Amino acid sequence: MPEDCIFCQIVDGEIPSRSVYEDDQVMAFLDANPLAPGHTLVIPKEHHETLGDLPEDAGSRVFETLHRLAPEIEAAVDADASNVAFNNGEAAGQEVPHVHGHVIPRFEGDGGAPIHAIAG
Ligand code: D5M
Repeated sequence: MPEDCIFCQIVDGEIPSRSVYEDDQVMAFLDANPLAPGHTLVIPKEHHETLGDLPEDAGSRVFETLHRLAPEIEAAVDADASNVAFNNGEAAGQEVPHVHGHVIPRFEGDGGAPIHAIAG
């Protein structure tokens, strides 16, 4: 793992995070710059930069976790829906080069456009 990877440091417990879920392969924690209450990131524990670098089984586990957590997060913050999205590569707005899926709760009439916001 690159020593300066923030998300690897979260996996190793060197940087604190507000944990939402963890198992042997995946972690989920609250985004430090939330676009909505409950904005959560889901990452593979192993360092991979983009979806294209991610082995299929790790990708499946990340997706399974997003699939399970998105409705739970929506319910936890009383949201009406959520955006589930990846910025995949620097030119697409990915700022942290360790694969992560965003779950961004959405509320009727919130007027936001988080997909554009997270793409920078
Ligand atoms: O999104 C990267 C996201 O990572 C951005 O929404 C902020 C978040 N972030 C950055 N550092 C931290 C820490 N330390 N804890 C939690 N969340 C963090 P991207 O898709 O790469 O633009």
